Amino acid sequence: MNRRRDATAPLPGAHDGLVVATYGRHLLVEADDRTRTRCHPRGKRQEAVVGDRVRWTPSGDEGVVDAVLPRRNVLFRQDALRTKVFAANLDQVLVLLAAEPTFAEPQLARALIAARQAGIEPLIALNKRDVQPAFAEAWARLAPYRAMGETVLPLQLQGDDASADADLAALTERLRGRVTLVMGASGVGKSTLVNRLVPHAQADTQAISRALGTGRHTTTRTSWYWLDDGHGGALIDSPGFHEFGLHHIAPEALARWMPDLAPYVGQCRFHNCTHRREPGCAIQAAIAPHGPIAPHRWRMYQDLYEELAAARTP
Ligand SMILES: Nc1nc2c(ncn2[C@@H]2O[C@H](COP(=O)(O)OP(=O)(O)O)[C@@H](O)[C@H]2O)c(=O)[nH]1
Ligand SMILES: [Mg+2]
Ligand SMILES: [Zn+2]
Repeated sequence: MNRRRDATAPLPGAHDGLVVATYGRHLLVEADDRTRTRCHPRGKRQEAVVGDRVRWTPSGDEGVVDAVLPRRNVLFRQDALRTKVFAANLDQVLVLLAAEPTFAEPQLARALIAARQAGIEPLIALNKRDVQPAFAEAWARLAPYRAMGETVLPLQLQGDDASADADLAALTERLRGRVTLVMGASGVGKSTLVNRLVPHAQADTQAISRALGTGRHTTTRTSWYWLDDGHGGALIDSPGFHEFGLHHIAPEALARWMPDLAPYVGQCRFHNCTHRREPGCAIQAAIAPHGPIAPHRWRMYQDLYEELAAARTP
């Protein structure tokens, strides 16, 4: 699976392939026969990411990516300084949280908003069920997300009692046949998850490091792992969950990407209501105890609105 292209084979011109890892300006591209070739982008501005389909041309025992093929979707964050694309052509985003380290709720909220805006289904899992009472507390903090219809799965990736196995089976069921980007803070169990679900993950990781010429323990890299030999689905392990900038989202559109606020959009007295201080606002009228919106979710909306509006003011 990690063999280099046979250098004696005739050069067949352009190929299509899948980007399975990136490191700096280097890409690892997998052909349909699963051989992987280290490639460089043709131009400075081309930014292929993991999950992209690309057209590439062999050059010696490496390759040059000529073009990134059209994307079905793309997940990225954007702040004042830069845009960072995580991955493309995703079926879902798994936001992995844990009893410890404690998660920052705004970070979770931002990841969910970015996923919804990109048209990618999010999935939340809370790991380390064995760590109590931290797990129970974290689970309770996720109540508003369950109430707004997000899928939240309990998980215990370490230890193998029957309920831990059942939890993992439930998650596996949702990953089967789909391309899933795994996001989560350092220490939540991303590597543990990949190692449990991908039998050859460690060997794959080492082969990717060799092919890309990166250090053995490099973590500033995004990698694609096939879930099974039938190539029915994949996990994309992505480092970093911090500073999830949403500057690509217009403040007026924000409420639409928050499932607890979205049902009220369009029902306010003013058609251009920003849902902050206006009278006759359907969102403000639905804040608990008058309705189902958790007060801190509305405050989070206000903070985000201010931030996004400020980002648009030159
Ligand atoms: N107690 C407990 N520890 C876990 C569980 N899952 C993972 N860990 C531990 O959490 C630590 C961080 O896991 P790791 O997979 O490296 O997290 P990553 O930084 O997200 O890749 C490791 O010491 C794991 O052994 C779990 O279900 N329960
Ligand atoms: Mg890790
Ligand atoms: Zn309103």
